[in-house]
Amino acid sequence: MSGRATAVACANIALAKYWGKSDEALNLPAVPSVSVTLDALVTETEVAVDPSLAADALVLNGAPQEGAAVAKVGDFLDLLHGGAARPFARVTSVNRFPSSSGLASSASGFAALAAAAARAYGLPRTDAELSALARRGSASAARSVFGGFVELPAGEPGDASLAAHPLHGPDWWDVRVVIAMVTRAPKDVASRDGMRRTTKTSPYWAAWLDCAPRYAREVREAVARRDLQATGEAMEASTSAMHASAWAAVPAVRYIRGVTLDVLDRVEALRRAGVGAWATMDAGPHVKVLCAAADAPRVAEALQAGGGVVDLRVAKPGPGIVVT
Ligand code: 2P0
Repeated sequence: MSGRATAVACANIALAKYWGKSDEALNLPAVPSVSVTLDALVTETEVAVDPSLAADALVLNGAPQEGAAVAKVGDFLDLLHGGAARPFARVTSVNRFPSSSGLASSASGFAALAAAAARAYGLPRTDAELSALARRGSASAARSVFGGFVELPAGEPGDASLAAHPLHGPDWWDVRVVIAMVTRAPKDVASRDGMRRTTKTSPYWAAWLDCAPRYAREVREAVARRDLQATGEAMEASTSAMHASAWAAVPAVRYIRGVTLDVLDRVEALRRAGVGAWATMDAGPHVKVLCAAADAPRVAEALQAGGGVVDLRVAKPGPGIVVT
């Protein structure tokens, strides 16, 4: 067998955050999350099954990988096969945005890998099955299988089939996410390690488990009403609670930098000036701002004024995975 397939997947931004696991082995989230898939953050992955290979090979953004990165992809391909013997594959993946910097490259990466690998190995999978598979690589990747607004429920320990599901397609709501990147450096603490430390040591872990489902429900209901203010307020509340729970871990897991706070001040100033703009951060220092499409140019300009923003992108709701 020597199949070959390419898949394109977009990253997503959580409007209500996933943080922490109920089952590490199956990578099940402890809380529900709601996201929007973003068209501007794209990963393209090719899987070429090659029986002549002596091992799996991985090339990421043009650089051949070794060690843990290749092993993780190999484990993922083994999962697709349910542990059965398989020929090795050459995986070539390109992120059209900076990797490992809090911009969720693992989300688009594992969604694209799941779809390309299933096609290349000739193992047809439904979108829900691809989402459950992508989740094993990275829980946020379960959401990137689908376009538009997507929910990933919390997982009961042992529920291997947990998948995300679409709430509304990309055309549901013409919002924008303005992504203000404040560094090109890789993040210090991988989200998986940050979650583990939060779960094990943060006195606010229980508080996060208590409030996160409520914020996810508020986001879901606000998105269903296309209510930007209610969505933005619930998103900010979810963001603050997630980062506070991580910050209270021992030692602290702190993704927010000084420049992050400067950009948050600019978002508050926009709101005081009557512009509907709300901010969120993931496992990194970058600030993503939710606003109406018509306000995106003004928001982009205000976020950059004063310095500290090294790159800026404007994204809109994007499509789910596409396989060729
Ligand atoms: C999210 N993040 O909901 C949250 C908000 C970061 C902060 O999902 O351990 O790469 O591979 O399942 O999905 C980033 O973590 O973590 C993430 P694993 P993942 O988008």
